[in-house]
Amino acid sequence: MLNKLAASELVLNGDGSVYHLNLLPEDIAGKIILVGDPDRVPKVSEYFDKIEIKKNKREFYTHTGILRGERITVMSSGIGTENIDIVMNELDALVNIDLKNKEFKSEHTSLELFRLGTCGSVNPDVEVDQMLVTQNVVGLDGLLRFYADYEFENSFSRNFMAKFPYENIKGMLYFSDWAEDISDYYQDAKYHGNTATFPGFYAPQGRQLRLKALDDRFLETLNDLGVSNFEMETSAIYGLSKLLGHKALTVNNVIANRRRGEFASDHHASEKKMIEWVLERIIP
Ligand code: R1P
Ligand code: URA
Repeated sequence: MLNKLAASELVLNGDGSVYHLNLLPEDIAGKIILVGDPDRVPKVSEYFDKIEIKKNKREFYTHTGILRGERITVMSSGIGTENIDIVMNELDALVNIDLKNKEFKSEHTSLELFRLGTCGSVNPDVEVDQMLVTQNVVGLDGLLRFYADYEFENSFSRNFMAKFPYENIKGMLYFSDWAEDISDYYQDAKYHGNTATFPGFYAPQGRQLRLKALDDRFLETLNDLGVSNFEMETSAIYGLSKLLGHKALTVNNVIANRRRGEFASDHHASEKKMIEWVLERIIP
């Protein structure tokens, strides 16, 4: 691969910022909280002692500031792994590519990325309004299948692949796990589990409104394969972090228990608890 990137590949705005995130290298910290919902960004940054930067474009809202003497960023990704593809590549470009001469930097910078999201549990015993940390993840969204050289397997993935019964989607699957170096931050979470990430909220997660999903027993089948919860971003965050040399850790607030048919429509209190819990741990 050529070292100098064409303007069509490393896309920048007129002020030199990365195209979708609308950020310059100095706008981000080494510790970054990723949330899906843009409204969750100020709910996190209100805990900062000082907010230095507020920028946005489309669904990507970023606040960077200082907490207990350390610089920290919170950013929204919007929904889905296709947005995570943009977030991860542009964040990496901000630290590992010289945006002015469009060349790779000789020294690698590793970011610490903390997803703070929401999810639905498929283990009937995992209760709503509680936090679940993702150890292993299976991506059913296919994103990492478009990247060369991505390989990951462990005992969770081997068991999952051996028993996964839906042959038509098997080819899209990929796996990853948390960054062990930073997983200690979340040792005392109520739940640690294995997450499945999907390219949709309804039939991809087994929800049937007016349209039928693949299998009425989808939730039970995935739970039997060791999956505890469903959401829409972690596989891409964990997978691209491994490829790009960053460290990622997800905690999700469980807002639905799919097996018991429960939904926490007002989860502001548990969201607030999770934000405080995460900030206390990543910047003690
Ligand atoms: C679906 O409602 C959205 O909520 C979850 C899913 O992953 C998806 O993005 O996470 P966030 O609350 O972080 O957006
Ligand atoms: N987010 C999801 O993707 N699924 C759920 O069930 C709840 C939140």
